Amino acid sequence: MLTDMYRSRHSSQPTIIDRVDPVIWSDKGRCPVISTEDEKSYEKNGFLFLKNVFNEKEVAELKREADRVENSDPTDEEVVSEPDSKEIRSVFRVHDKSDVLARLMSDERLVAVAEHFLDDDVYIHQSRVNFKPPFKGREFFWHSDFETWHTEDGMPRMRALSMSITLTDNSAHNGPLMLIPGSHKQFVSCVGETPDQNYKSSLKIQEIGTPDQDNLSQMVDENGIVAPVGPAGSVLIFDCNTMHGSGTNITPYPRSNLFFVYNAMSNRLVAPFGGTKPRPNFLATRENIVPVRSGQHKIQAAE
Ligand code: 6CS
Ligand code: FE
Repeated sequence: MLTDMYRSRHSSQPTIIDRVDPVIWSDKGRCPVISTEDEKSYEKNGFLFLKNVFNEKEVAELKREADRVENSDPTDEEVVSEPDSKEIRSVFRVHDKSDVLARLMSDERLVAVAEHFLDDDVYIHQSRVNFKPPFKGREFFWHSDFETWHTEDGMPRMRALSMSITLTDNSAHNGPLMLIPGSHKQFVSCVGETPDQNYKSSLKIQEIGTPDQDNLSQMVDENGIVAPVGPAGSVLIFDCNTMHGSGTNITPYPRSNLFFVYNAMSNRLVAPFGGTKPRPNFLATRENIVPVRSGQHKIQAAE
């Protein structure tokens, strides 16, 4: 049994636990694809925003694919609607639904950075598109992804990161992702018990595994909030424990972002630390794990 370094949802009082894991696992010198300055900024802030990584033609193709997966069967469990409408909020396991997206997950511009930061071969723990539809796209309340992945999925250590590829422009208006710089260095142990099949409601509105207002206020008082904005085709890389969230989109424009969560091969899932039944594979890969670089990934759904 692995020691639980980041216990959450077990006490009636929230607590702060210092991070014991490095942010950048590699000690092999500089990353081949990003500058030393960017790497230092990622270590300090817990995220890095790279504008215009993908060109217009690439973005158009990715957008086409995202629109295609958005039209998947809405009764499918992997297709999540908004809490108060039939609009599509998220589609999961998108790298299994599209050859184009499967190719993107192993794009050198993304994978080389993930491998360097995590100092290991990497596989996809979760992939999704969050559509944040016009007028009706609801918020994602503040959370650390790792809190959920550790407690509900059994991810042992903070050795995973997200890459969010912007498919539409992210502006100050359309509910861009907001992050608390430096929040990745502390783990907020949350209050509350995990209900059975929590994911069925948490993917629409997350209530369990969200930090208390006192700790959130303190983190924001100390470090502020940053909302990176930029054109479609930009990439936001953020650590698995960086506190983040986003507001409602009441503009006439969508805010669609594609996410790949890369986890180190050595950090594969064990039994969930919160003691609940593991979530399904479409949310947290446990079966058929292959490093993205191996080229062995097979798309599972018909085109
Ligand atoms: O459940 C997940 O894996 C992701 N979704 C939400 C709403 N919160 C935690 C994590 O980001
Ligand atoms: Fe998240």
